[in-house]
Amino acid sequence: MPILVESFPGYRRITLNRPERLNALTVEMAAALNAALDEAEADKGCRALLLTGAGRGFCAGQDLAAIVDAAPADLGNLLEHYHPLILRLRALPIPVVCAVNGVAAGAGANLALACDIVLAARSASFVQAFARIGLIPDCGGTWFLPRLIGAARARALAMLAEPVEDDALMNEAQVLAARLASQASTALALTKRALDASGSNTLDRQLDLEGELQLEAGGSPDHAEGVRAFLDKRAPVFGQTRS
Ligand code: T3D
Repeated sequence: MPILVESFPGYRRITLNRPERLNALTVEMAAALNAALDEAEADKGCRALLLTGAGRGFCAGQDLAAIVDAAPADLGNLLEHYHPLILRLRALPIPVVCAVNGVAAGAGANLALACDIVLAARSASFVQAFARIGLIPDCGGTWFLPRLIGAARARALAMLAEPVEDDALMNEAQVLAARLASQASTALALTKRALDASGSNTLDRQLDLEGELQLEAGGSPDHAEGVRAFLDKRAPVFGQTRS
């Protein structure tokens, strides 16, 4: 079962249940989640929801093994499953608590941010992992992040995919510039475009924009290289000139 749904007095607990893959999202899991949200809303006795993950991780985002050979890139997963899931979570008339029990990466991080209250264990981490595989933050990441942590920190998280140390300024800055230069340039350009548009967009419109830009990022050689490198457990080698 890709998710577990348990009933408690007054509320339901939904557990993402692929612990051996850090609960990476599959189409089946997203469909099951959407159905579980529908059922929770239809049950008038259900007055709150709790979302969490089985094992040591919360959710590692899209299952990369499922998309490694997907060519050309398409928006099927986002439009059919992830966008409805995010919008559904936001529109539910009951509070949703997210218990982040470990790493929340990519779409998994933004799934958590879509919930009303995020309770993070000390061992939890939030990784906007998209840039590492040549994609832009999706599932509302470019909409939630600036609103939750401010535009500047959102930009750093989205582009670096990890926190930044604040000592040794110039040295850090140079290491940073060199590192950004070695990343997937198409994804970074599209990420900037998405973040710039986010302030004046509704979530609905921003999800559409993320989809449009992700289609472009997903078709880039950098994305194919990022996914292949992750599965081969090696560092990606992205194109060195901008397209
Ligand atoms: O078309 C579309 O659908 C586009 C939509 C995109 C939405 C997205 O979410 S894109 C972002 C996808 N997610 C990632 O890029 C994150 C990939 N995972 C990681 O970077 C790391 O696993 C973590 C930082 C999350 C955790 O690292 P660590 O060292 O704690 O664990 P690990 O050893 O890397 O992972 C444990 C196992 O889970 C491992 O398998 P193994 O070696 O034990 O057999 C690993 O391969 C697997 N795993 C982790 N994340 C994914 C995954 N397998 C498939 N897909 C994953 N996303």
